Amino acid sequence: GHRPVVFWFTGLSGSGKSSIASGVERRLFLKGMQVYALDGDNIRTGLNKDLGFTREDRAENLRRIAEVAKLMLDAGMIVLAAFVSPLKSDREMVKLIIGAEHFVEVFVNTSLEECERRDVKGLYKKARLGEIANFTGISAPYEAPECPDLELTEALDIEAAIEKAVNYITLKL
Ligand code: GGZ
Repeated sequence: GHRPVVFWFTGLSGSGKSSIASGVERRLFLKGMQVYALDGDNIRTGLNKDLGFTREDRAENLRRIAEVAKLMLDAGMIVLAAFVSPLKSDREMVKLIIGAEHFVEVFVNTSLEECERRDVKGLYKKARLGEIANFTGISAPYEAPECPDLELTEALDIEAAIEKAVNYITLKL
């Protein structure tokens, strides 16, 4: 057995949060752990498909995700949550819902410049053209965590970031 815990990945769109979280999920699953990764792909398409990207909608998005993560903790799981979660106040709310003793903040610290250079989904280009409103980093704020429990910088490639996160998580459990 292991301690139920939520690893909360915050960072810009295209920072690598989801890729790192799913790589970590796979590695922990192969070790026999009960682990599940939540991200926009499995949350915003279903449970939260009624929500957009205004400040209010993001807060509600993150509140519901935190409640889901809390249920998963009750079920004894390790939860990897990968959401932009750009505001400190919303991350504080999430931490309160989940419980500070079960919450670990992971900052995927990839610069706006690098995220925009990658522009995997072409969203930054659209945001620059004004085709997407409230886009984090362009027309909506991102408040970087001041004291994250773990920081993954863009100096690490995806495999190195996964490795670092797995090592950290394994020590924490
Ligand atoms: C930020 C947006 C936006 C706007 C669509 N701002 O790179 P992606 O595509 O796959 O990840 C981003 C995802 C962010 O959803 P979250 O639920 O993580 O955001 S939050 O925590 O702030 O509620 C991006 C896409 O959705 N996307 N419009 N305006 N990201």
